[in-house]
Amino acid sequence: GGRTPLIAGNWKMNLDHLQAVAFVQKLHWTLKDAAHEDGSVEVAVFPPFTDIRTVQTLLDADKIPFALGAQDLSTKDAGAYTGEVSGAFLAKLSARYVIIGHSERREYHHEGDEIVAEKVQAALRHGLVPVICVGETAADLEEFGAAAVPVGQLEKALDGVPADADIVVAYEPVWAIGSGQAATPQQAQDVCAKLREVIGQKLGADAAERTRVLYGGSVKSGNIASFMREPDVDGALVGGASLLVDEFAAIIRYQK
Ligand code: G2H
Repeated sequence: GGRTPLIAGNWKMNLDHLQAVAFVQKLHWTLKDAAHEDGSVEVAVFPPFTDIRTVQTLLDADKIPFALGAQDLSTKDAGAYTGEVSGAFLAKLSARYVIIGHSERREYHHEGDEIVAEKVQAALRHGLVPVICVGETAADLEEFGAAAVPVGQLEKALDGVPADADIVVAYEPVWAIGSGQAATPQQAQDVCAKLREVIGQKLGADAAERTRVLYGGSVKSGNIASFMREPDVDGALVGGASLLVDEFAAIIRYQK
């Protein structure tokens, strides 16, 4: 109890910086008087790197109460790392969050638990809140059950993280991502509760109580309320449905 729900829109590689402006403005208008305006739900958008400067300017100019996040960052702070983006640059653009260890990065960019842990440290060095993604594949699910792989991933990601660190954890079963086949609320609750136990073991009881654990994987307006009713699900990381203004607005308004 007491955790502010977080509805996070992971745009993935969608919307250029001009489309991003139109999208954010439209979402803001659609949400007038919604719960996020009084702070009872936090909304965050995660555009591609090339949009972040533009979106930050728009949020600031129009006083739009969305938090800004990036989808990835470098393990390094600066230097000869062609193509990489430093957490320092993201922090300077008022990004608050950064997604780390999304299954698409783990799968297509070969990011293992060691890189994920380094990126968590990089985010914390720059005052960014890491949104640490964990989840099992369909094969893992069959072999080990639902919780073992995400629990192991989170344990490694939290190595060396201080007890007072501000972090977010996202449980995203890989078999539920972009598939239209979401986990059941009970499945999400079971794993989110176990992940909260890991936070408790690694960072202590205060961190376990305070840290938001999100569910991600085919969240839409029709299933968000059922996830949010679960005691250990504190929000959602939304991909496909975060690109549709009315759909994402309805997800943010899930309580009404
Ligand atoms: C999981 C999720 C957002 P989708 O990747 O991170 O995507 O909602 O499209 O399943």
